Amino acid sequence: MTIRTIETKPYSDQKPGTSGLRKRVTVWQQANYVENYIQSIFDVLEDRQGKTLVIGGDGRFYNDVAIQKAIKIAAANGFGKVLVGQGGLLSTPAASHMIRHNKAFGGLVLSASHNPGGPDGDFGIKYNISNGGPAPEAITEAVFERSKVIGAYRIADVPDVDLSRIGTQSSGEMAVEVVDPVTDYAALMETLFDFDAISTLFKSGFRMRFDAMHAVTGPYAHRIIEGMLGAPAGTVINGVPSPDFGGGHPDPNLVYAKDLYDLLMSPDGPDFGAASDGDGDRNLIIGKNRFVTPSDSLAILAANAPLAPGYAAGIAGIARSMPTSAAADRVAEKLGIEMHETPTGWKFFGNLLDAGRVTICGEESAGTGSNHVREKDGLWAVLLWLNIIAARKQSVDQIVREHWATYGRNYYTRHDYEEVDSAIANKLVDDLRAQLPDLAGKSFGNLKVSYADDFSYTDPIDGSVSARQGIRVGLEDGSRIVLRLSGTGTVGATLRLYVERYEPADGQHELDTQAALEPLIALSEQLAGIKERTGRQAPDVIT
Ligand code: VG1
Ligand code: CO
Repeated sequence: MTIRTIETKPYSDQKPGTSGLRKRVTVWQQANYVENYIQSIFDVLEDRQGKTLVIGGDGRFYNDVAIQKAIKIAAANGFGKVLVGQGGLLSTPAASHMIRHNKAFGGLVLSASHNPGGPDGDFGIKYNISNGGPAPEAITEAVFERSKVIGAYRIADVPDVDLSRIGTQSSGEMAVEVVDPVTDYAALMETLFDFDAISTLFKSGFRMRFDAMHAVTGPYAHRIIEGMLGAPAGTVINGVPSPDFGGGHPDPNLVYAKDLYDLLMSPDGPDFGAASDGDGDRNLIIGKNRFVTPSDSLAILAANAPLAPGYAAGIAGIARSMPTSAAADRVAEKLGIEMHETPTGWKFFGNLLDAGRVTICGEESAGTGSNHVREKDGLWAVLLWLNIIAARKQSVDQIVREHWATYGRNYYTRHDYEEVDSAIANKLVDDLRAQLPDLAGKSFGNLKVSYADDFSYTDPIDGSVSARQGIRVGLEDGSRIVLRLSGTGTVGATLRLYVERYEPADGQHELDTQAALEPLIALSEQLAGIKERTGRQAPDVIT
């Protein structure tokens, strides 16, 4: 095999964000951009010789080009074997499982998750370590440093691999095994959930709609929900992955999955609706006439997890990202188990999961998961909901109301202002940060600030510190305002405002969310001036 060493010039912008490096496709199409980044990753990984690497992606535009490059660069960098999903497809949680199941060295996940795809859309690459989870910050920072000085990459001068053909081929001296992307993942799900009970639920006439949003979960949902669990054909919609997600935005929220929401609110709609994102790690849960906020979903899944066989022995602890509502905290308190608050992004859960300190993790951005893999897992959340519904023999609406009646309700909303001018957004955050030392103890009408800080996290396992993870303003009644800048956008800055208010178990649980949070939203405008400074009338997305 000929291995070529190609000279290259570094790019200055290959800094991984919340979840890998995400850029416009046109940025990735620049000369050597993909090659530089993958070589930079490999350069910071020691002991990779002869090891196994997992590669797969969400099937978006440029997946096919980048994956062939990745295989040839892996072959030239001493990997012994690459495991790749057929057609280049692997959902993020399935990639995580494949790394763990095969005791692989690590994996490359080719995805920009919920960002739109296509020639004018986004593409991304993320590296996951041997525990199956996203590389921790120490690695992503080293990759960025390397990318700024890289002078050459190595690539095998070999033909493309036929990704349509299951079985083992070779790329130079490296073996390439093309595997079915669903089989091992589906087998894992079968060990966690009561498939018989869920099948019985479907046989009894329970109706569901799963929207795969033309993204990677289509094949998984077809096989598991319609195949193994016997849901009627047509339960899964938009189930064929398409390079531009059918022209849509594969983000399962109330804006981009509005049709699903409307269906579930209609008189003759199904009992249960769910959707997942581009790479299959997010989930949207909507019951008949009841939308479940992701933060509530985390709390409800944690409280009811022991109803599923995989969690029958109970859960060790719960972790949530800082902006996620404190609904799960109340469950942990009642169960007497550990509760952890981490920065945004799944990489911060890895150590806690590995150490057995927590079993279930979640984020307000529609991500929930457990110790079965080291990524959030959209279908896992959907299957756990189905298991809980089958076991409790109640509707989603009943389950949610009973949860609030037991633990109280955390009213919660997130307002996103997208593609804001970066200078304006940074100044806004800096100015708010500057006010923090004086805020504690101040009153605004009947709202009194109890603390105001910029969240800093010390990992309890390895002691690493992540500072400046988002501004928090806590009120004396337990309400909270959080503001941070997104780390997944590709154009300008995205400001995320998160607002939360607690209403006790015997309080009012049926208020309109935006109305219930109005005084806090007004206070956040008074403190940060988002509308005033950006000139926006309203958020682009409210979840
Ligand atoms: C967003 C979410 C965060 C999530 C991340 C990756 O990050 O807020 O909770 O972990 O996306 O999700 P940010 O920095 O834009 O707020 V995925 O499904 O897009 O990989
Ligand atoms: Co995702």
